[in-house]
Amino acid sequence: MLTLGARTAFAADLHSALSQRPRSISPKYFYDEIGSGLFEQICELPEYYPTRTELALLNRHGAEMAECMGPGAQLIEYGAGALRKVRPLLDHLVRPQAFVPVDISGPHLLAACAALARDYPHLHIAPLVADFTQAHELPTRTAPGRRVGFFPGSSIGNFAPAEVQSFLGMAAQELRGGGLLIGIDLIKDPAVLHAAYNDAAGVTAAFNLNLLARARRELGLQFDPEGFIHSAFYNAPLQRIEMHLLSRRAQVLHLGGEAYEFAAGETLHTENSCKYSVAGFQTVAARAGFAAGPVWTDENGWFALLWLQAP
Ligand code: AVI
Repeated sequence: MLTLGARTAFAADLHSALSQRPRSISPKYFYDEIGSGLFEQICELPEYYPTRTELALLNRHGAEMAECMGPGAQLIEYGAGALRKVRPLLDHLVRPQAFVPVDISGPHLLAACAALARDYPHLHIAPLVADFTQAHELPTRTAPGRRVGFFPGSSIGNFAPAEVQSFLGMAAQELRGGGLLIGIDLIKDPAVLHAAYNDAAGVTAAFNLNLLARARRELGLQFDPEGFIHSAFYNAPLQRIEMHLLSRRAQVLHLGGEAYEFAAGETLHTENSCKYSVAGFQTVAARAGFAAGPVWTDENGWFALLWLQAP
């Protein structure tokens, strides 16, 4: 259930998305209860390789990653979710001072922390319910150089270039003297990418289309659900998958007394999922002061976890 402020922000963002050309909206609006459930299903799809590839890397190399983090570290996970991926690190971390998962969804974060606490009874877990991309105060103090960050899932790929720099700048400050372990999805055969974002079962399509369905449920958006289809393709020059909602015909959407015309073939751009090379991402991170450290990739070279030493 959205608070009044969150609903007002969603309405304002959707009005502005529908008024501009080309039309685009933040992918953060995918993640209501239904959208989050669909994303969990995506992570299990045979075509969607990132989740299982990253998990396999964590399971295989967790000890080396924990060694980079060092003993007595305070571990901060950005956008923590279900807390599945941190476990292989916790299994190897030496005397972690605390684990601070940061996530915007309070109920989910607290439930995930309760489950983690059952399996790691000696770990000090200090959750922070916050949008980690905005200014936030960590609930724990620590000596300089003892904070390390973990940002898995290649969620950085959904950030615009300015958001990437702002996140890395914030992390460089917060983790000063420590480091950041980050998951990135690598540039690869476009056919593999196409399949991952156009799965045969249609779950990604449902995830994308849920954005309009959510706007209907929460904001009273009037539109014909049959009037839009899922469109996802690799934009090679920009090295990103783009997801759009494509209007099948000329139609008019109504939102809060405003009418918005769509021509046939016109789209609402809903997500970019940027793919990086290891060197390309290390260059971006260097602008925020991070020095390149060890890199772990799978045998296909599809996904990478990078250790970045904070300034
Ligand atoms: C959350 N994020 C890393 C996913 C991605 O692959 O960009 C979101 C997603 N969109 C479609 N499928 C998965």
